[in-house]
Amino acid sequence: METIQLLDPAGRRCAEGPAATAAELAGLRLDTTAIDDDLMRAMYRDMVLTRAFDNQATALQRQGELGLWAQSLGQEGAQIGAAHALEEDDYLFPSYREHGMAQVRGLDLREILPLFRGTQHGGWDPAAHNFHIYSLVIGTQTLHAVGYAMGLQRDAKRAAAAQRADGDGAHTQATGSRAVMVCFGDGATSQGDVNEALVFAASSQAPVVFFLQNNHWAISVPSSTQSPVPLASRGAGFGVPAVRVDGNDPLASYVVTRAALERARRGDGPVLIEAVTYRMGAHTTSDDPTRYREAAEEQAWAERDPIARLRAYLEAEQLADADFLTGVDAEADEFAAATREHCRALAAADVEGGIFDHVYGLPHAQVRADRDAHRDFEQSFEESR
Ligand SMILES: Cc1ncc(C[n+]2csc(CCOP(=O)(O)OP(=O)(O)O)c2C)c(N)n1
Repeated sequence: METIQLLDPAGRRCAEGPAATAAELAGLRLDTTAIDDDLMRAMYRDMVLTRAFDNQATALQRQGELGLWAQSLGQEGAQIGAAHALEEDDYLFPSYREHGMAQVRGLDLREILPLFRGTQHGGWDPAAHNFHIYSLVIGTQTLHAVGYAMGLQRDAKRAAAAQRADGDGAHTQATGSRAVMVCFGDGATSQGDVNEALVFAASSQAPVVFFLQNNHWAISVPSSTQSPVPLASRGAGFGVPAVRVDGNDPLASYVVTRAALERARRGDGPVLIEAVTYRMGAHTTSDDPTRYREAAEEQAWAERDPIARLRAYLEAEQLADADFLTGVDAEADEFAAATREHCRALAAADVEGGIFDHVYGLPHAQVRADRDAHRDFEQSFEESR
């Protein structure tokens, strides 16, 4: 299966022929003219800021300020390219490492920290940026996304009926021009929820784009174990057109996602995008990837770094001068420092702080038992002092 690429790993623009052909096979019309210089600079800035934030959050976890952290390191190209293709009205369901997408949606990334500090279940208002809260239960968000997209279809139908009844054009067809995107990983494709979501999306032709980041590893399980065929080729079995894109190429990720979202908004149904990328860091801060993968593999992917790739292109084409590049680096340093300050000022994780009270609407025996076990655990430190 062809992998769509517009920038090669050295940051040189590729011939568009193969990309266009691969996209056409999935019924997508790529529009590379939509990529302008400002957009590329914006993508570069978003990638650098996200990485600075992500590295800082990793350090904060190591220093005991966060309970856990899931890095987006290496996946910024896939995420930031794709998220720039969303319209404001579109709705995005992330998994748990879509920090790059959060940045593009306009979330203050620091709002992500309480979830990983263990003080809040969500952390932000999903409606504020049409960016849903993170889902740590693998694959579950794909069903939420398809349900939301099916809801949009029904809203559009009702609005059209009302418009016909009124005859005065007072009802717009805005609900009919929105799309949904959902993120998940290669490991999640083995989950029942994801397969059910693809079935429902196909049978209802829901306006949803499945954005699969194949980062090669589901904790310690390689994606080659999850599937002997390219994951995108599974789309055909569901009747969902699918494409494979180089996820470390933000420009390719952008144009492919844009075409898929437009197709969904036109009412032509779902698309599956497999963005081929690499998780350059550990699965989370609880993981040690040296136990299951080779340094040579990590090195090979470091050479395909999405930030270095876009930077090389911007410099070669004289689209970014030294002032711009050092300005972005300085902004990233400042943001990392502000992230650090913000995190350290957050309330400490506290068993009495409400985290166990807001799991369900009503008290629940299992949650109470978990709370008591955690309280005992915390007190064991007091006793040993
Ligand atoms: C339903 C469910 N099963 C198992 C887990 C444990 N788990 C957490 S992350 C993970 C691997 C996910 O891999 P992938 O979908 O490739 O996403 P990635 O973390 O690589 O982005 C697993 C099995 C979980 N969180 N939820």
